[in-house]
Amino acid sequence: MANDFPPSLLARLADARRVVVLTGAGVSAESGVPTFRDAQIGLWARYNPEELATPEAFRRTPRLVWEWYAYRRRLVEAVAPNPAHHALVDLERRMAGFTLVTQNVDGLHRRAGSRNVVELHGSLARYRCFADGAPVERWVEADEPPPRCPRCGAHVRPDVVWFGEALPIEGWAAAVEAAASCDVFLCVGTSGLVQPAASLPLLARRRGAYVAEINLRPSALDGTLDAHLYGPAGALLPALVAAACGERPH
Ligand code: BJW
Repeated sequence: MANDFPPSLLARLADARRVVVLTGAGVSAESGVPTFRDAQIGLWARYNPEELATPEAFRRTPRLVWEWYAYRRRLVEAVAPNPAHHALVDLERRMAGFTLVTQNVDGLHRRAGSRNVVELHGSLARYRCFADGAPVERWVEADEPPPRCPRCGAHVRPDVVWFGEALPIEGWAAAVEAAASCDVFLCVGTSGLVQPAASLPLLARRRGAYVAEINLRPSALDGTLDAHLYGPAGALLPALVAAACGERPH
């Protein structure tokens, strides 16, 4: 497997002082979490995720959107990180400067042991008030879901970033800073369709970073890349980390 990697990628990774990895839903696919744009399954097969992940959908059909997120939260609680998540933990241990920027809301990177993680699109594990955005940790169940904010009575919503909403300010600033100053930027398992996350590899490349992607197929980022590796992240990432950083101390 090591011989299949572009030598330029192995050399840049081996010498890198700062590495950024941007992950998307594909990194969790081998854990059994459906990707965002793959066909949804079971009860949810007839809904379009792009239409459910909006404040308008929550306003219009709060119970439906709440139940979709409750279903997804139960699903991620029942699965485990896969070899791709673990390879990123290993990479972080071997790199002085490492930032993991994830678009995923499933928490699997932290559960695997990654430490410097920026969650750009929030987390299924947290909630906030739909009226003022303040964190909500406990609530009184309403007659029908979603529950109500104990302070103001507005609906409680998942603490994720929906279309048309701003990303967390500090997380976005940290991601921009890391992308602008890294030597290697790896995109893993993302379609590269959603802004502003998809602008990060472009920024990194403009600032001189080597940009590569791991995906099952070419993504929308294809034209931005110095190298692409096509195949499952769960196989490619551990092999890449071993090939490029095998000599680095843990
Ligand atoms: C594998 C694999 C394996 C499978 N191994 N690979 C500029 C131009 C055009 C539009 C916009 C723009 N700027 C903003 C917009 C609008 C919008 C946007 O980008 N729309 C596009 C869709 C056109 N962006 C926004 O609205 C953002 N907000 C914003 O810009 O606000 C401005 C603002 C500023 C100030 C004040 C107010 C507003 C917010 C975007 C939020 C995105 N949120 C979601 C939902 C999160 C909650 C939830 O999960 O329900 O985030 S959408 C969804 O897409 C989710 C994901 O994180 C995100 C990215 O998807 P991802 O991860 O790439 O998944 P997939 O399914 O698309 O791809 C999986 C990939 O894995 C595939 O390529 C597979 O091949 C691969 N794969 N198995 C390796 N085993």
